[in-house]
Amino acid sequence: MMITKNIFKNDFIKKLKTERGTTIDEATDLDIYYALGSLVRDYIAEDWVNTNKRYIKKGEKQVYYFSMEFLMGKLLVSNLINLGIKDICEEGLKDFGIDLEKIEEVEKDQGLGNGGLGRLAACFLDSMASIGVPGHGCGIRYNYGLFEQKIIDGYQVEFPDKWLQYENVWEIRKENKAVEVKFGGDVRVVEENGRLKFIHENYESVLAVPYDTPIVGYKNKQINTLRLWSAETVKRDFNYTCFSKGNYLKAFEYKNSVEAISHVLYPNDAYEAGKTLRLKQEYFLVSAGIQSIIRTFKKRGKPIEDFDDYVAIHINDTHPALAIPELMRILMDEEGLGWDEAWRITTNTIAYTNHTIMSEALEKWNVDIFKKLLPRIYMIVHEINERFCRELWNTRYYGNFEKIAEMAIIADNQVKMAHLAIVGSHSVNGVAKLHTEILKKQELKDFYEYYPYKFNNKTNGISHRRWLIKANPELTKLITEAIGDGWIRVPTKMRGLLKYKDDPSYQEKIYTIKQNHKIKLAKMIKEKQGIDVDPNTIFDIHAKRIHEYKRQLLIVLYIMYLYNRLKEDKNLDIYPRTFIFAGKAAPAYYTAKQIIKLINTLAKKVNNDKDVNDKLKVVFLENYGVSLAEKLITCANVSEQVSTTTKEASGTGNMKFMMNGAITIATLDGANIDIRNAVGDENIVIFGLKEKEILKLYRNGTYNSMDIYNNDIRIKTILDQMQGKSLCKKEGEFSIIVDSLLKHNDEFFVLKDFDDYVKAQEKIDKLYRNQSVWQEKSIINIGCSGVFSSDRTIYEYATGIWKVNIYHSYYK
Ligand code: B1H
Repeated sequence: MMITKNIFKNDFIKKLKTERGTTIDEATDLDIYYALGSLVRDYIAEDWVNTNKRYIKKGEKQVYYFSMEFLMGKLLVSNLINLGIKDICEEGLKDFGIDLEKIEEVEKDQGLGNGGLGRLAACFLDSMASIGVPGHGCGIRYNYGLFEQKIIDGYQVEFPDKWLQYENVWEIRKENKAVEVKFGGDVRVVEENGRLKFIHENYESVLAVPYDTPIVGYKNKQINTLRLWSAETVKRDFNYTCFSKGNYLKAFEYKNSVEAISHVLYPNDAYEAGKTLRLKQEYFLVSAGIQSIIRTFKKRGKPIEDFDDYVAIHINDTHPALAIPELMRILMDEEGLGWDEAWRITTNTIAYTNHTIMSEALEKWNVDIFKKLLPRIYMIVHEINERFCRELWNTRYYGNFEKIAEMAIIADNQVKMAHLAIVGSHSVNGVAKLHTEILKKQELKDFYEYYPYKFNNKTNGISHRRWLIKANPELTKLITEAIGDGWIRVPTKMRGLLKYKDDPSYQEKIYTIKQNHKIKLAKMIKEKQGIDVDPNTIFDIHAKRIHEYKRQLLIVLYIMYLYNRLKEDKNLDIYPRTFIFAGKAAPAYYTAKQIIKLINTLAKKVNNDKDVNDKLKVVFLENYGVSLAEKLITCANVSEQVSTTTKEASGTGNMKFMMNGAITIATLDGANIDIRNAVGDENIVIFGLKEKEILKLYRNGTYNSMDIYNNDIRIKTILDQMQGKSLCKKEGEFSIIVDSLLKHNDEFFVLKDFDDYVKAQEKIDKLYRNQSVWQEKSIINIGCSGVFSSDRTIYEYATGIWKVNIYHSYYK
């Protein structure tokens, strides 16, 4: 059906009446939002049903992307864009005196993720639907997503994220598709007709109820599904077993313990705390997801032996790695296959992405906890381990106990999830070139040597629909005016912009768009925090999780250094700058929270000092998430990507900023390297230790941060200020930070890279003064950003790993 403005307006009035019982004149923003949402859902409905019909009829292979996190953000405008009706709706609403941007504010962010890993999953869903991969998301419907961050007296304070407080218009509860997930209990082994049977008894039952959200492809009528599972009590257990025995309180205890499973997202990024509830969540997701896939598959009437021809399962890091033993369990215990056949199917079906090499993020589960919670799954993991170790012994590592112990899945009373994921899958990929190389030659070297054919790289990407078309409609229009709209379907066509890189009038337009975004942000900062920010200054932005390896501290040291210089010489010729930070710290990560306090303390000092005020400002924006990111990313002149080399697996914020015309100041880490390769050395500012130097320093232990403190007066001054009373009246407030840099020998080489970072920033200062050169670089960055569309990434996954049809062949 073609939707015209008039059709839309009529439908909308009707919706307001039927769904909200109100009229245009009386409607609140909330009424308008819900009526719109419900109308958009109606527009989606037919294509959604048809897409599913097509998948069944054509028997196409389906992809299921399993992830503990999906950081979807808001869906209203993004759905309007992908349906191709945003302009019509915007104009129709305008006729009623309604501003779409204001209505969008009502929608709550769907914040079911921590950072890059969760947002990657969301971008992948958008790309799968848009290039036509039959691919769906499988996750948990947490009642509470990532906490809401408030800054109180400079400190981060966490508040619950009540995203489900009002109805979620996008989801449909599918009670009839609920499945049962079993925890605990015992496994009784009996022999039947010469075969062993495993009977799971005395377990606790949890009902997994799916909620489906449509994932709208870009103007292609393809609607995939994000299925999120919610944990509920199995009604018969709840009502009868306990209540009927008069055990009133026990009944509620049971209800609470079940509902806890999907209650809240763990707020850690790249850190694994090893909590039993987390393991419960992981198995809950995996068991519900796989049971539902098997049921759908069986409805197609194909033999179970062909499962891997029709299904690809991808696991987003090791968090859903229990998919491997769970699929084995169902194939053997419920479908009656033997071990070898089940193993062939399982390994052909599952593929694994590794997202980090940091040891504190590697999942290892205590065997006793694992066994007690998941007795049958443990038996299977144990058997996988036995067979794998035996194979190592019989093939390559005969007599090499040490090697086998190192590669084992179960060792030191722990289950090593990364080892399980590698052994049980047919593909292991890293997320940027350097990251994959490090996996192959360092972290997973033994496995690479044993299974070289499994390892491959898939450099991350971002949805240009959300991060350019939605976030920056002005730039979108300007690109299309210059080169037509072919780049929207084939984003690498953005290279066409390079023709305009030195065209003064085009440069002027690029400049103006950025300037207008900066003015808008400055207004918001003034309203929220009362800080005057000048849009003519360089906006230098660092937005991501707060973590020592991401080195917010390096930027802080630089700001303190600039401040000290300006205090010495008011007339110091630096180009005025506004440093903007945003990001959340894990609630239990004390050092990271102190870094937030430090930034805010510094901001207060700098912003209230008339001596430096016209040259330097510092702002910390609270509650960074998808929606704030959409606003921030368009405003950056400088994108800060300064992680310790080798530590950031990829990074994806770096891609969002470049796509919107920022110049990156970066270490040669993660996807920064791929960005440098795409834009060329002259269009990015690189500094810091290189991979080899870092690895050498880590290996030989010759680095001594005290030497730098003693020999570099700039650093000595800054750290003494940080320690003493000049920055913060509460003496010792920041000693944990100073200690990390001096006493604990600066694990992330902040001091070591300081000098080079200062030089890189001086280069930025010089470059920005020459606007035509700066704008040229900005245009080159935009023009070269097409390869970082997640459409490219998904194309590579689809052809290289999943071997599925891509329905819309215009994507090459
Ligand atoms: C990334 C995580 C992560 N890597 C454990 N690892 C988590 C690990 O809740 N947990 O236990 C949560 C998240 N997240 C990020 O993935 C990398 O640090 C980024 O460099 C990368 O861009 C992103 C997507 O690949």
